[in-house]
Amino acid sequence: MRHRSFFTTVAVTAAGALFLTGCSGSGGDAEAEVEDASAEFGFNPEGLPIVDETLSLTFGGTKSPLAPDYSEMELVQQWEKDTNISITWENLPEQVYMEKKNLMLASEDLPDVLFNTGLTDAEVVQNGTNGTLLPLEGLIEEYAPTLSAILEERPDIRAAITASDGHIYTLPSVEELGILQYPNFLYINTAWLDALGIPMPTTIEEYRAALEAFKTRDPNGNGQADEIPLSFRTDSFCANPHDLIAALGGQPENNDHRIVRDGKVEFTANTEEYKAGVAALGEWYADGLIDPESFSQDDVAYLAKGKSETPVLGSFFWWELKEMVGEDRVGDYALLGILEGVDGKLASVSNYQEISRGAMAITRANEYPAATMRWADRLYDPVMSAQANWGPIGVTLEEDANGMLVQIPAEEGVSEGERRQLVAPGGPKIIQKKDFETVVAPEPRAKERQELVAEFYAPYKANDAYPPVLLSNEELEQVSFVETDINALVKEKFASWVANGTIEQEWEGYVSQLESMGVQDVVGVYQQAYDRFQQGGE
Ligand SMILES: [Ca+2]
Repeated sequence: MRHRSFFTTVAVTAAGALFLTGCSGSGGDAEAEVEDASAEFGFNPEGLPIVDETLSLTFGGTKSPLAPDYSEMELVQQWEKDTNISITWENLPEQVYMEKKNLMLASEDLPDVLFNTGLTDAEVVQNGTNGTLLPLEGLIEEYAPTLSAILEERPDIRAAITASDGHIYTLPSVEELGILQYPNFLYINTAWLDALGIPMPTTIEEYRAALEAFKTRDPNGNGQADEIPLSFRTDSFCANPHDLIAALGGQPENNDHRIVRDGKVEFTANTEEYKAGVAALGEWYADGLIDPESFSQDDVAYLAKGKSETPVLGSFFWWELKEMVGEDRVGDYALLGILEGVDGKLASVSNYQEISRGAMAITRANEYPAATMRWADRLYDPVMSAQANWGPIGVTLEEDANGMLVQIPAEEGVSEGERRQLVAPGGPKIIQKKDFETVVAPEPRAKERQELVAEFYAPYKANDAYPPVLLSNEELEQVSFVETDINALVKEKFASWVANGTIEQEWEGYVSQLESMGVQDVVGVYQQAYDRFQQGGE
């Protein structure tokens, strides 16, 4: 079997063989040989089918719990017809896959492709470095014109998928709705404000006064002091009181305690501003304004509070109003957004990312990476990306009068989320902000949320998110354990200081403890990786 040889990066065609060679900028050692035998199946470098003779490949990875075998999906069947690449799908529900993943990666029985790879950053880097995953940058340049054009236009996406050794080991998945940056929406009970004759608060002092009124003036009218003025969670996806710390102390905050301002990475939970914010929350707690279960409740217990038989919830943080209070009470609450605080209006920005790595990888078992990369590249056409993400045209999507793809409402008794799991395989896809204006309309819920972000949060953006940097193996080793310990300490002390009001006595010891744990080294590593990202990822 005669295989063609590739070196990654710049393409040079020589007689009879195709070599991809070149340098990779600062990543000096970024040169790797990739063999390819696609020609044996009548490989077409352009157009469809991708191969003249049917090429069979095995794909592994994760799938949604409700998803059927991918070979039963209409969209996947269409892909096979179009490309003449026949796939044996071994994708497993995430829980099952996670147990088998490491064994599979080390075995000789490796699938040709990982689709929805389910790999952590550490696993991507490790399996890329040890040769289990092929470097893709040369293949992308040669065989993925659609993705290449996007990466040319969007160096940030390229940087997000590029490892510190200069190689790209996994393909991206991107969905730019612009709504992940502000997950912690703050709502207030306007039915109670009206009942008590209190106007909508606009400052942190007015908000506190409203919570005090909720506590003391029986707004639900049952003669009992059963009201919960404010409830939240810590360390949850979207119920965190970060914006109150910012309003009360001036410190923007997020779940990672890591923000960026003016290109500088900052640790948030050891500053005087943070201390002031937490101390003030301790005073609120002492006055009975904060639900004591805020530090212990899970999502189930939390979400039940909005639906109690007698309304008891005054104010809370959550991503979506209806999910907390139920359909019947949606009209009794309103989004409060960002309050004027000690340092103006500060909207804390999360580090949740719209650019993900790990959507697909090609393994060392794959003898046909050129054909495989052409197969993947088709999915980066925005119309195909939309179908991979929500389901095929005619099933979940249809064109409206303007040619935009819009959602077909799900059948009675099936939620749109459930339907999506049944018909959309996910995997590699890019739906950019501009695609949501010209190709596919956001789902109604997402559109509503975009509008709320634009009105209530984005104008008060207090920090930049830490970008989706792929840390090196060495950097991951330097931060991962230390950061786990640091975050555990911050979480424990936050709860204890709000509930017990002991921040003044314990603050100095805490700051020293963070120092000795190596918080400055962690910030240094993140700064180094951030700077690399700004340079394009290598
Ligand atoms: Ca009451």
